[in-house]
Formats: sequence, structure tokens, C-alpha cells
Amino acid sequence: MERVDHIGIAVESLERTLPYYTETLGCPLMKVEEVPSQGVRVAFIDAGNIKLELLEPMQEDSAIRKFIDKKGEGIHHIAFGVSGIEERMADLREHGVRLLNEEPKPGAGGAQVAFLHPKSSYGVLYELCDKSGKKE
Ligand code: CMX
Repeated sequence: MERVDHIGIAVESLERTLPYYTETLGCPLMKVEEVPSQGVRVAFIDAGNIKLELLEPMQEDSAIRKFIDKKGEGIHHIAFGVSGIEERMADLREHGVRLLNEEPKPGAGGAQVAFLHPKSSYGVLYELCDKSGKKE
């Protein structure tokens, strides 16, 4: 893993949450984006040495909806920045790590992403995030 790219935080509503981050905490909003392949609308917040990704569910069957219903709003995942995501996925599979998808999927910001199941990562949902072939 090369670095932590961002921390994902599940929220009910970006509209309601953003003033807390931008005005109360004083962290700039970088961008808001819909990621239909993941069923979420996301806002990236610049927290200095790291980005925070606020995740709002776009539909009832979104994984973020399920998370909020079960655990409430809060920290959802940690994303590692990688290059060569398919090779990283193959390495992890060889080490017995359960991946949520066979192939990388399109994520926010033109990245290719894949998730490691929390049950094989000691309770933490990790994302691999590869921006090396980014299209935007
Ligand atoms: N962190 C830690 N544990 C979690 C978790 C999380 N974020 N989400 C769920 N779990 C736990 C559950 O509590 C459950 O534990 P128990 O069985 O002990 O109750 C277990 O993991 C399975 O959860 P589930 O929702 O029932 O299981 P699924 O296999 O259906 O879901 C999951 C797997 C949670 C990893 C997946 O649905 C998910 O969240 N995917 C990520 C989607 C996402 O974040 N998309 C946005 C990406 C945007 C971007 O960055 O590009």
C-alpha cells in the first residue's frame, strides 16, 4: 500500500453535513460528485494532509444506506492509494483476503477501486484506490 488516499465517512445528507466541515471546522470543499456505480453522492473535503470523503446514499439499496441504518453515521472506510490495482488484488487474494469484487470498479474522481471485506480485515473496511490510469 503506498499511502492513505482518503477516509470515507457515511452521512445521511451532504447538504446538512457540509457546513460543519467547511464552516465549523474550516476545511475547504474540493468537489461534489455522483458515483452511480457505488450508489453514492460524495463530497471531498481537504483536511490538509488527507482527504475526507463524505458519502451520502443515493438509493435505498446503497451499501451506505445499509451501513447508516445498522450503525449510524460515522467512519465507514479507509482508502489506500495504490498503482497496479489488479496485481494488488491478486496478491491479496493469494494471502487469503476476501475481496468484494472480482474486477476493479469505477470510483470517485476517475479512480478504479476495490474493497477488502471487513470480515477478513479484522473489522476494517479497506478500499484500494488506483488513480494511475485516471481519465479526468
Ligand atoms: N466497516 C466495518 N464493518 C462493516 C462495515 C464497515 N464499513 N460495513 C459493514 N460491516 C460489517 C457488518 O456490520 C457485518 O458484520 P456482522 O456480520 O458482524 O453484523 C459485516 O460487515 C457484513 O456486512 P453486510 O453489510 O451485512 O455485508 P455485505 O457483505 O453485504 O457488505 C460491505 C459488504 C459492507 C463491505 C459493502 O456492502 C460495502 O460497504 N461496500 C463499500 C461500498 C462503498 O463504500 N462505496 C463508496 C465508494 C466511493 C469511492 O470511494 O469511490
